Amino acid sequence: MSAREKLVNGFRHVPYQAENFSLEEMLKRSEEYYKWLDKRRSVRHFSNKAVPREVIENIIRTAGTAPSGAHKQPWKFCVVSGSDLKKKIRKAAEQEEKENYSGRMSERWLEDLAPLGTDENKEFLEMAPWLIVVFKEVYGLDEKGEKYNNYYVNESVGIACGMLISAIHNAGLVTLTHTPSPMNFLAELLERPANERAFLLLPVGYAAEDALVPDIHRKQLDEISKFYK
Ligand code: IYR
Repeated sequence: MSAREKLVNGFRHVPYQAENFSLEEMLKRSEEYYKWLDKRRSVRHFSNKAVPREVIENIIRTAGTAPSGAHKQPWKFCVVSGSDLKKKIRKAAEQEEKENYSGRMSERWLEDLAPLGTDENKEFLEMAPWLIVVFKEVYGLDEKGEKYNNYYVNESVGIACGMLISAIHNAGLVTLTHTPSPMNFLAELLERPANERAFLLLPVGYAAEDALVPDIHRKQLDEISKFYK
């Protein structure tokens, strides 16, 4: 054990190596990171240009660095690249979306979506070279098949998805958070175990050269924050 290591409740704790920046550098980095992430957009028009598997692996590794309740890491990133499976997913998603857009969603909801220009057609599910289907583990299963508890599963998986999305942006690729509802068909098509529920579906690839995004704007700092003394 190194000098600064210690046991807490019998578990090893090791030194945290903080990265230290000057105030000037900190300010610059925080501003640059914001400006760079602010360029991210949900893109629905993909190129079918190939993206190396190693890139997708690194993006998933990045998502796997997310904090999680009791460090249970209650996520599974299922990756689809084959055209047959993509076609099946598209077909099932479009079937659900058709019902959503033509009855299940309220008038108000449809009005709210109008600026985004979405509809039941999900071409991106076949066009994008990769589909990442994120599953949450509502409970865990150990090597012996025994159940164990997970905690704050939605929060944990939501944070991991945020990190996934920023890693996709960092690679110069695009995605969108697709939530076909209900999503049960994904667990069936991907033959997931009983403890997993589909959480989010993210197509990943290059943006189409002629991709358009809605001209919508983000809330300003004073709208999304309130500072207290
Ligand atoms: N899940 C549908 C509808 C949809 C819902 C919301 I809230 C959006 O921000 C976008 C779409 C779909 O994917 O089309």
